Amino acid sequence: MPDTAAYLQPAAAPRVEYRHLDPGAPLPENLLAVVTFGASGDRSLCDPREVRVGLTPLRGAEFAELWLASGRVRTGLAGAIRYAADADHLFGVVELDEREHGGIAGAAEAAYAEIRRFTQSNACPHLLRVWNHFDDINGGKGDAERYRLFCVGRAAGLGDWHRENYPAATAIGRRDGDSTLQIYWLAGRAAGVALKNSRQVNPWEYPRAYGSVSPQFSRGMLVGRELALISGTASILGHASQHARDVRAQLDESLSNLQHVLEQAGAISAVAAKLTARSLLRAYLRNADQIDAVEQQLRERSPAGMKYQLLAGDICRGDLLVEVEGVHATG
Ligand code: 3EB
Repeated sequence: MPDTAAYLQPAAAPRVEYRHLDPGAPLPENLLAVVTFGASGDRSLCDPREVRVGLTPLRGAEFAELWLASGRVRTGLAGAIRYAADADHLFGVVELDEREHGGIAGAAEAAYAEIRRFTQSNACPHLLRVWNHFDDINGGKGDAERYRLFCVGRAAGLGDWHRENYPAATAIGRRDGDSTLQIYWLAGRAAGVALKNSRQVNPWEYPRAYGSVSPQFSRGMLVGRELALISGTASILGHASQHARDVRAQLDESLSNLQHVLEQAGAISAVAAKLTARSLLRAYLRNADQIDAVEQQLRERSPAGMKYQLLAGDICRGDLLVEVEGVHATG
């Protein structure tokens, strides 16, 4: 069980919404970040709090993901990092060109080293949730697969920071031929409580077969008592991928894994131990032509009215077809 001190504190949590934003309308003043998906050429970014990821939306294209602060927001730049923060939380973004760092491993190491330096020296020194996106994640063979090289670089950049209290994370590949490694994250003044999934081996304890350096993330993170951020969750039991070539069975297993993490969150906090109409779910799908099956099954397994967004994106193991992640707050 995690240490109880952190989650009993009634720490303020940011509010997360999937919402349609009118282009040209002013952004909310208390905005920490707005994340949208689609080709980067669709829209030029006017505000440093905007994050645009080149994954194609298949359903829920109208939604932007808004991170809203509880207090006054200040924005800033620190080296390659741009950020927005209130007193309790900071949302940061770094985008590095792999070509300037000798490839994906070098870019990941540089990015995480910079995130570490920056984060450890500001008022929100704890990583809570991180998203990683880069092109061609399954390119390369064996230990030279680009996802594995990313893991090598991430580990080098993190060093011993966050050891076994890793942030929740997502790592999903784009297919846009753009050499930018994009990382965006939420950090907190208070540490989060890392969530585990007893159906799955901890990522940092995966066996050697999955790469020379294990992935460093937690299955989810509890932010205060009222917000659970669930990592990208796939069809993995123990350490092994399940249900090869069967997207429905993989989605079913992924949702069972996500449900299991929610049960752990529910047991130690005020969030519900299952998906509610207030939960937000995002799924990444390797083969866009499987969208109808995925959407139908997602609707069968989730409460009516729950907002979700389905994107085309590559999952970090070549045999995984789908991955789900969630934001889960009390009403
Ligand atoms: C897995 O469970 C699936 O390397 O940051 C999911 C979420 C996955 C995050 C990461 C990888 C990452 O291993 C892949």
